[in-house]
Amino acid sequence: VALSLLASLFPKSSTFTPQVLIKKPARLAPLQIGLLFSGGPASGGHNVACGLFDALAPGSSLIGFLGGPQGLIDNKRKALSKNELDLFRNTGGFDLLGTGRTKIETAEQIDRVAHHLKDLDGLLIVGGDDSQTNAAHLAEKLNTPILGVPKTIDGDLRGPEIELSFGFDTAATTYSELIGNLGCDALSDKKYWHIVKLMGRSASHLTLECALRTRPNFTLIAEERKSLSAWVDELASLIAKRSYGLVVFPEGLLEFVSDLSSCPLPFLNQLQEGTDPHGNLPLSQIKTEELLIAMVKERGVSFKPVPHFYGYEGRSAFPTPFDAHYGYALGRLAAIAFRDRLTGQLLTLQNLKGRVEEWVPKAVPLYSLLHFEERKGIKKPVIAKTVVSLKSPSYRTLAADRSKWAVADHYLNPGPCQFSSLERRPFTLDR
Ligand code: FBP
Repeated sequence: VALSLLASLFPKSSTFTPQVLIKKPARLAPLQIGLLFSGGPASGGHNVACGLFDALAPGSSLIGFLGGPQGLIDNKRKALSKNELDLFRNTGGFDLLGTGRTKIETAEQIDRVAHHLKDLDGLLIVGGDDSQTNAAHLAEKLNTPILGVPKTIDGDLRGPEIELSFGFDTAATTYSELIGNLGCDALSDKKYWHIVKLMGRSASHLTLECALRTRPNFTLIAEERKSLSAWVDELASLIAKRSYGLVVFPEGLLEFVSDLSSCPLPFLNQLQEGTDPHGNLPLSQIKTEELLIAMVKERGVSFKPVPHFYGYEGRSAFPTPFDAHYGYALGRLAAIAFRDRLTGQLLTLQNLKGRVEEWVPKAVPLYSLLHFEERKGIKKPVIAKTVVSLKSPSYRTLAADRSKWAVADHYLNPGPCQFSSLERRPFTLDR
């Protein structure tokens, strides 16, 4: 029923099929292409713009919409020049154009967008699940080709044909450097417990990846779906045994606990206030690290905790070699897909574990990623967020090794981003 309802809402897009793109150079016909960044920044995004610009035929132009989807609705735009783009190559952040989280959904918004795209041959949306939901709706309703590329540090935009979004590796590398430093500090003075909350929205991909890179004493993977009191009991009994340690946990913890109502009221109120236009909870703003510390103390355990939150510092860092190449390749791919007049597709690269030359370019219909989900109390067709699978090899590695890491010190200190080679890949690429 859901599938036929979806097909009736997307009659055009439901006929699209996945395609392997041929990496031959773009045809010499000049194209006028629009570009926008959407959602949180992710390193590699500026290289998407550079790759697209470089691969367009001479005489083409690349028009950037400012401030994300709202810039498209308001037609706030600027033509990007080679000189300007050269200043942004291999840099993090989305400050070339700015970004935003506006949801494009009303008929009036869509009409305005259609009008503003009339002089363009296509629009590339650089975004995560919510932004690509926007792209799917626009591709269905508009004649201008609309394409997307998978961006998000959260690593939750995945599917059988989407191995990973760009930005994840840089965020994991930045956080792991900082966690590694904390491990080294804890080992040096042996007096503090560092309690580290990590970004990632509902999914624990970043936490899992960072844990495998740094081996903390306690890693909490929210998808294990324990109750909050069970997590705190476990943590308290470990803390009681050691004078120092390292804990990592995801900002999405509270979304998975079965006893949410046992949380103190101020946390529950914070959770309910301030959802974004897509209905996402303001998880980064909730001080869960302080909640965990307070709950451990309530159990009579005395310790010296130091709370940390690593989030925004990982979204706009200089990209790792992997993300720099990945973003650039996606941009070039977009030029080929616009040349071929594709629309309603998310452009991806497969075989990311292989060398850059072995990556396989593919276009995956956005429609095939949609499902119905309740957002702000209403069932809507959206792209699902993929959370950590407890069957994945990387999760199983953590599950097998973490009791060892709990009692003895096995900290790894991976060092800064500059230490990462182009050959290194995230552990959690295996899902
Ligand atoms: P995207 O889903 O847009 O990629 O955002 C990633 C993210 O950094 C999440 O990890 C975090 O929960 C959220 O953005 C924070 O949102 P905001 O930028 O509105 O504070």
